[in-house]
Amino acid sequence: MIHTPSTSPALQTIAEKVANQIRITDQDCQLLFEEASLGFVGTLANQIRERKHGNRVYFNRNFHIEPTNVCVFSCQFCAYSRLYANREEGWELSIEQMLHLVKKYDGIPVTEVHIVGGVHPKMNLTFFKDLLAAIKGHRPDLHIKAFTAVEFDYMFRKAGLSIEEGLKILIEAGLDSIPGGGAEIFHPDIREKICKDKVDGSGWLAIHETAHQLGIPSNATMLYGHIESFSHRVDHMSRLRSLQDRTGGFNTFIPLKFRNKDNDMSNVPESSLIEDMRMYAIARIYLDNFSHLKAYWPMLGRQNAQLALSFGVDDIDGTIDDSTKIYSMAGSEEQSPTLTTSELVNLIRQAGKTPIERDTLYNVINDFSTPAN
Ligand code: V47
Ligand code: SF4
Repeated sequence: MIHTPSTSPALQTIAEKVANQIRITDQDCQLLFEEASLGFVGTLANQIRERKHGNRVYFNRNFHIEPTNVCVFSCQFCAYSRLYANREEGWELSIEQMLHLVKKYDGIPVTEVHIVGGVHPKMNLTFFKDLLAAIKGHRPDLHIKAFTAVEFDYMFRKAGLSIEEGLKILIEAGLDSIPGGGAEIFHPDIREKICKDKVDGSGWLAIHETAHQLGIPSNATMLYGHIESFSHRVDHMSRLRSLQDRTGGFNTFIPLKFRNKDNDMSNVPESSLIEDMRMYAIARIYLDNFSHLKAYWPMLGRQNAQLALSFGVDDIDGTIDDSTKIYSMAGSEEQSPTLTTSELVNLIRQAGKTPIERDTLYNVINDFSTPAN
């Protein structure tokens, strides 16, 4: 038990729940955000992390494809998209160009391609079905993690299909899992202000729930540290925890730190490092039914991601090639977000942890527990 003179009885009760593996309530979570020190939540989160994963930290070898940065939506925090009206400033890749990017990795032991981009009105369901089929045709063993719920919502609506019908077509073509983007903050009071024209919170959750029912796992994100309050974070994580109770289909939760450069929310200050670490730790404590908590280092910065490994995080995203533009454009420290596998392994080792290369589904590909690896 953690006992310091400044710890209130209510916080002590939360510490006891964690020690006894009892789920904390939404009210407990709110209290942690409002009152708990970084040291307090960090100790609890570490306890949970060690129970679940010991000293292991996972990463995967993946690469990204961004089909377009042209987008019909206008999220206030987005530094990446070009409005459809200004599309001459943007890029749009053909299937051949994207297949060429995949072929650049021939002979390189990547296990996953992550495909996500803006919502371009001309890139429809048929286009993406053909893209997935072309990639699978070339490299059947490559796991395709593709499209946010925002992209699905738009493409299925345009095709006049239900979520289930649309997903089945893409699964048949080669879709293996779904990344966590587009979640932002589910609560309508905040969503209305930062991304009012794209799929709402219930729509995002419905797409992930249907995917899980069809056997497709997914991730979940939360864009935090802007105009939301602690209660909106609790509401967001509460909806995710309930869905996970029903389906068990989420692999990982990924808190995404809001970055304020070159977007319509540049006047909003960024969260402090202490608040970032508290965010990770509280997520680890609250989301008891999520196996993994990921720090996305291109967004957070590699040193801060390394620090997050001591606050509940057990996963640090893949080795990423330099076509990942969305984060550097919003002001992340990582202007050229690339890390080689050995750099990533060293980064994990420096934090005193054991690097484990995984595939998308957390099967172990390579155990780096001995320096020889
Ligand atoms: O939904 C956009 C975020 C997300 C900003 O599932 C911003 O493995 C901070 O979800 N400041 C897309 N964040 C990326 C994403 C993701 C990334 C890595 C791994 C996985 C996974 C998913 O990027 C968007 C939005 O929340 N984003 N602009 C910004 N200014
Ligand atoms: Fe479009 Fe996504 Fe940017 Fe929103 S966050 S404007 S949906 S690319």
